Amino acid sequence: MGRKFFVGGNWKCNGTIDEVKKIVSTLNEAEVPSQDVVEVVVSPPFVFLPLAKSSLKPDYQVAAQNCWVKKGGAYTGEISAEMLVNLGVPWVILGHSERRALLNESNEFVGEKVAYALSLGLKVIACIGETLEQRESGSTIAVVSEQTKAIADKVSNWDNVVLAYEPVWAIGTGKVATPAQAQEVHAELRKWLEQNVGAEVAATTRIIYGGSVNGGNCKELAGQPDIDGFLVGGASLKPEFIDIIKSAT
Ligand code: G2H
Repeated sequence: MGRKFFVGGNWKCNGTIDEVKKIVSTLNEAEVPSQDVVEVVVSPPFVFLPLAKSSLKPDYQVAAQNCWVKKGGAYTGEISAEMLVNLGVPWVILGHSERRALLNESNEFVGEKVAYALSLGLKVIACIGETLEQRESGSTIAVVSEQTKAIADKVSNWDNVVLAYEPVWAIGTGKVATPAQAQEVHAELRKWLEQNVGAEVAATTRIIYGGSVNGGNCKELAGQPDIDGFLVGGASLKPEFIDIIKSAT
């Protein structure tokens, strides 16, 4: 019943063909723990997904960074879940705080996206997290519970969901949550799942941490009982991503 460690690399809106090839060769040359121990999923921008997918060794899977909320059609600029399935992309990141904040994605919209992507067989890294103001006003747990509820309201099967707790104040700021701060929220999220979805889902759903994870802080975070892995941004573009993958062991 153990939860397999999960490491996601969110490349965000970065990279050129040459840079993608460089990251891919760094990953391919690395000796990483087996897929029985850690699941590694990297998420390049859409345009580089075919290149990354075709050149990465099988130890690594790929994820898209977003997809449309329903069946594709007249939605200029969007990428549908159907297209990801057609390309053989197994994972998608949804509800990242950058999209929630910059593109006004609401809790309900993210919940709908998660449900639609799952209905097509995609696996979802669903992101939640509070802002600094929300943390300082003591509403962290209420905020992340609300965000999780909006997903739970639309989703009945959690087998293909990884929940990524990413405090907004820790994203790309170099200000990582302390292991105790992250553990506290992860434990509360697991409790929320237990009370509102079910004991089995709470016990088996991976809750990963994101926000300024790097080669130096990953080990201690990984040692927390309710931290089941990471969603890594900036450091996933660098060789230290390998150290983060190795923190699984
Ligand atoms: C949070 C994280 C990756 P970073 O967005 O999702 O980014 O590690 O750069 O804080």
